[in-house]
Amino acid sequence: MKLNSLLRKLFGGLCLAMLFVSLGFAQQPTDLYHYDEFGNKVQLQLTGNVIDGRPEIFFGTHQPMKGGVARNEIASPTTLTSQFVVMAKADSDVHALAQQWGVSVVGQLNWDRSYYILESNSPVNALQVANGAFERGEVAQVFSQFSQQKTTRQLPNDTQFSNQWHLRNTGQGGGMVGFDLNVEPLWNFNGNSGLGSGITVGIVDGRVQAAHSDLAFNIRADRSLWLAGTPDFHGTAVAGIVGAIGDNNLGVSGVAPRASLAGISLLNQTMTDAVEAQALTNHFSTMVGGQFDGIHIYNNSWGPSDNGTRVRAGPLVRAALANAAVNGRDGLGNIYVWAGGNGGNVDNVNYDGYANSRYTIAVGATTNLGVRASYSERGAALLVNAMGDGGTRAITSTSTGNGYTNSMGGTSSASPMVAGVVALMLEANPNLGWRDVQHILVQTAWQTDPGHAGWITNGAGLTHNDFYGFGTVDAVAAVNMASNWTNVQPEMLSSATASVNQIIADGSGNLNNPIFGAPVFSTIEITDQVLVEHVEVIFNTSGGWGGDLEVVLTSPMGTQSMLATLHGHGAAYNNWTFMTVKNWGELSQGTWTLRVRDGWATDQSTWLNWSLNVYGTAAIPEPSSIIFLGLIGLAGFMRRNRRPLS
Ligand SMILES: [Ca+2]
Ligand SMILES: [Ca+2]
Ligand SMILES: [Ca+2]
Repeated sequence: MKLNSLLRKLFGGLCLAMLFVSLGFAQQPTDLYHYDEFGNKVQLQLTGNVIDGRPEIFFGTHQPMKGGVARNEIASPTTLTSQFVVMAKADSDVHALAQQWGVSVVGQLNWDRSYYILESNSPVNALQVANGAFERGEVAQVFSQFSQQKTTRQLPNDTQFSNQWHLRNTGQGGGMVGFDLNVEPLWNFNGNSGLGSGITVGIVDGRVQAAHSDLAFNIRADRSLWLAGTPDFHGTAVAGIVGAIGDNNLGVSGVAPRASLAGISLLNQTMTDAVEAQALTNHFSTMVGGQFDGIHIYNNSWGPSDNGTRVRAGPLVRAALANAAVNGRDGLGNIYVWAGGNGGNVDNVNYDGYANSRYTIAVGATTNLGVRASYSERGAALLVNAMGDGGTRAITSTSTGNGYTNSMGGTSSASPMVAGVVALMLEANPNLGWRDVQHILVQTAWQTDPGHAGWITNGAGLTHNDFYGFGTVDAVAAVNMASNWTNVQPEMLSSATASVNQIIADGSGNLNNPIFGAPVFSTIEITDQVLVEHVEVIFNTSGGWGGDLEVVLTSPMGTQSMLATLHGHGAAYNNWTFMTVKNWGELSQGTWTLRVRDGWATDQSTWLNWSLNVYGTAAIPEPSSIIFLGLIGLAGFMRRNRRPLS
């Protein structure tokens, strides 16, 4: 299974090459070849072209046909890279071998440590070293690395585009080739499609440098708020990630390089509940000539301090989000994308009342090596992840002073990437509701770091991980699904409350080494049959130290959501709302169990009561519901298996 998956990544689409060999084309001007996954020698030739600094090749030994037709059977140009992968033999020292071969070890595949990624100083040398190592029996297998262009379009001409690995990861800085947003195949600069035209993204942040040469054309001052004043690094970098002008021979490109940007300088204000609510509803329902002409998407790369304190959004912000879902964007609901938080293991998305709202899309950060950034917070409320710093390269974007930065990062950079992808989704299908956008992201995200122990498969066959959400956003997959999407049925809610009134036995450990007392269980029966989207738990305790408690919800289909672990915040739980997306696609009917236990000595809490809110759509009566669930399961299966590295 692992090997199959690797081979699919490495060799997807290249099987025709082997066909050529088996057909026995004869002479070869140069003796270039590689070994395929079966150990067969496969001839290849240089075409003489150079693409992105790499020699173009074709597989086989046949000459291009006269007249220039049918040069080879692979539709997209393929180039030879300086990298190759070896599968080490047991007990062999690949680092020592690499030294002998004169190449560098640049990484290991994170889900199987017997695969090493090596790099030479030239593509042809990489090929020859790989062949030699295999022929001398020094390694079990070799995989020369080819790069197959996804389409024949030109890449944008922005001068710093090659640094933007989150848009096109060619292995810059030793990063994981192909670990990117998969967005660039959507861009059609000549046809002005796939660029976010007609969609406005609010940058709720520090003040954007609206006059920046790589932003100015996309800025809508008439939809902005508090735009005048001294620009801010963070806001300007976030704006560029969403919608810097692409293909203008200058600097960088945004994910949605023709989207409009509205600068909303919230972080330059005195941030009261009322001011935050004003920012989040700026032009949320503006109609012009019967058409929505306000802000479709609000990116929020900000939130409470990431120190493990539970902080709720104020009542006006909560009301603003709920109202925007119903009355915003001509009734379709505005899209709120939110940084999941940078508190690492001391914090949790579920202690942040903004990021854990069901109206917001919480985004985690993954590095250019394809693994969680250490600062990125876990949480059952995390929906997806995108790219941040923390690996060998940070994020390149616009900066103040009409400049650029190579050091943007955090979940602050991951969130605007998703906002940009949503802009492309809405361009492709402006009729998507706010829940439709979440459905599509859930189904099209792909499983990041598949060897990570946190992955669970829920009752609908969807895979979720508290560190990665449903996975890394894939723009091509999301836009394709958006284009053919039928909006989900209106949202329904099934709720119930349980009284508990029990003392929770005190634990005997501490924050980092919990030793749990006896757990207290409480159950709620749900009789409505909801096809689940978001689930909320409203939790009440008194006395004690709230951070002593671990809180776990188990659904009728057996999926566990860790809502809280031990953390440094003492306050008792007072109507705290937890949210989990881990039950997405499950059926609600049956027993929901909440387990609470105390792992930290001295303080003892009383669990008063809890409520359960299950949101989703009315489940289709059987047998259709079985078919529908089957489809969701299939989507999950496809997601796990769909990701070729280019
Ligand atoms: Ca540009
Ligand atoms: Ca946080
Ligand atoms: Ca305790």
